[in-house]
This record gives sequence, C-alpha cells and structure tokens, in this order.
Amino acid sequence: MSPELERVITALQDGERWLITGHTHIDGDCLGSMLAVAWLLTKMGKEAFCVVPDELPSCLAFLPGADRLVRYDQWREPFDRAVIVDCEPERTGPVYDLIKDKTIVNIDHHQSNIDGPGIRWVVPSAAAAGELVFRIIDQLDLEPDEACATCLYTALMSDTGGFRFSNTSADTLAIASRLVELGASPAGIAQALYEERPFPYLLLLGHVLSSISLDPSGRVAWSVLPGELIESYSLHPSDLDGFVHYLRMIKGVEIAILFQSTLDGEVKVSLRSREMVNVADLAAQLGGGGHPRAAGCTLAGSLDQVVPKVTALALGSL
Ligand SMILES: [Mn+2]
Repeated sequence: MSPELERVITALQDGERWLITGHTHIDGDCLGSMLAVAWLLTKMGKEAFCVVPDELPSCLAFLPGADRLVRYDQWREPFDRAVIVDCEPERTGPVYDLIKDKTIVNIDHHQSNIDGPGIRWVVPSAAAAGELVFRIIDQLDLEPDEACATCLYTALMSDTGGFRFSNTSADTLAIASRLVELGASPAGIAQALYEERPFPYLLLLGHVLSSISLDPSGRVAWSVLPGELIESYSLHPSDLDGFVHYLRMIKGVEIAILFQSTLDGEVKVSLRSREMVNVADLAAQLGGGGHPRAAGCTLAGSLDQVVPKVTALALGSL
C-alpha cells in the first residue's frame, strides 16, 4: 500500500462525522464516488452526509442515495472532517467555504491536482475517481452491496464514456466486472446514462450539428451554442456535456471544441482530442484544466472573440 493511501485510510478511520463533496457541475464519476464513500464511512460506523455544490443532472437521479443529497445552502449539520472526490478543493465552489478550515481528505485522478497539501491520494492513471474508492473499500476488506456497486459502476462508466475512451484500462474493466458480480446492472446503468434524454436535448444537439465548422486541414472541428438558445430550453448544464463528442466523431478530426456562451459574457469551452494532442495542456494555457483527452476552460468575452482565439491555439498545437 502506498504511504498516501495509508494516510487516507487512517484519516477515514479517525474521523467520526463526515461531509462528502465534489466538484461543481457534478458528473457521474463525482456523484457515484461520493455516494460510495458515504456507503463506506457508514459501514465503518461513521456518520456521513453528501453535500453538493449545485443541482443534479436528471440522468443521475437514479443513483441509490441521490435522494438524500443536501445542497450546500441547506446544510446545517456539524461535522469534523471532509472528503473531496474527483477534484481539487477549490473546484467544490460554494462548498469550499464550509470545509476549508476542516481536515480534508482528497481522493482524485486529475493530473492537475497531483501536487498539493494535506491528506490526499491522487492517481492520474486511474480512469475514474470511482476506481480509487473501490480500491480503498477493497483494501479495508469490505464488499460493496448492490447500491454501492451501482454507484461505482456509474462512476467508471461515466468517465470512460461507456468504456470507450483511452483511459479504459484492464484494471478499469476488472473492477467493473467485480461490480457487476456484486449487483451493478450494465444495461440498466447504460440506459440511464446514455439512452434517455429530455426532448430539448435533441433540439439543441440539432443546433450544434448544423453549426459545425471544420478547418481546411480537417483536423479541428468546432461548434457553438449561444447562451440565449440554451436558456430558452430548461436543460441542466450537464445535459449538454455529451455534445462535444459528436464533433470528435468526424473522421480525421483530432481536436473537437464546443463553445457555449453564457448570459454573463463568458464562454465555456469544452475540448476533446482523439489520440495525439494533450488538451489538458491547451486548457491550462487558457486558465482551465482536465485530462489529456477531455478538458475545458471558461473565458471572458463573446463567441466572436473567443472562437478565433481558441481555434488558432488548437491549430497551433497540431
Ligand atoms: Mn472523474
């Protein structure tokens, strides 16, 4: 066992009342991992509460325990320690103010979070934070029940795009296999994550697809979603996450970029690459972060200002 993992496990054993949280714009890995940590701490005889920084996307409402989540502004309970999964402490948004003076245990797989203070286990080679939570549970000789297995399988499936992305390793699949033995339903979870979308999702996807631009080399594709259009449909921001994948489907495209403007004069930039370009580096140059094949940033300005700047940077990286 690594010294980092040992410190994390000791810290989990020592605390009694825990707040568990993750990043804003919560996703399946983050929420699945949070709920699995809550399961683990409860199993260890502790009190554990999951606190979220924003609204849940509708496709994650099926997760066992999702009905007991507390929004940060409703949180009143005393606690002595916090667990942050799937991000660095600052990315917990408004939850950070609640926890910043407490002992924090950080479990993550983002390269950008590799160095930092405190009790932390950060493994960038893990496909999902859920892999790390599974290994902690396993290390403690515990066995996830069906609900916990469902949460962890959802975490793995989310961050690997349904076990399709290049981060999918033999370890990922071995853990997934174990989780299925323990009761996770591959078809049921895939159905919830990928096969059910609100009607406006498809209308907006239609806009994204009909607005694609492709550079003359055919290697960078991008599209735009104006904030007014997003606002006119009542969709959760996470419902839009999958759109950028369609741009990367174009044969020959190495970098796909989706630009979403907001009504506050910002543009959210989602970057994906196929196999060569490290888009986490690109995002870092723009003040953002992420993984080598999936990253993002938010820039001030209008679509007219941001799109040429980012596409030029992307073309320069090829
Ligand atoms: Mn993750």
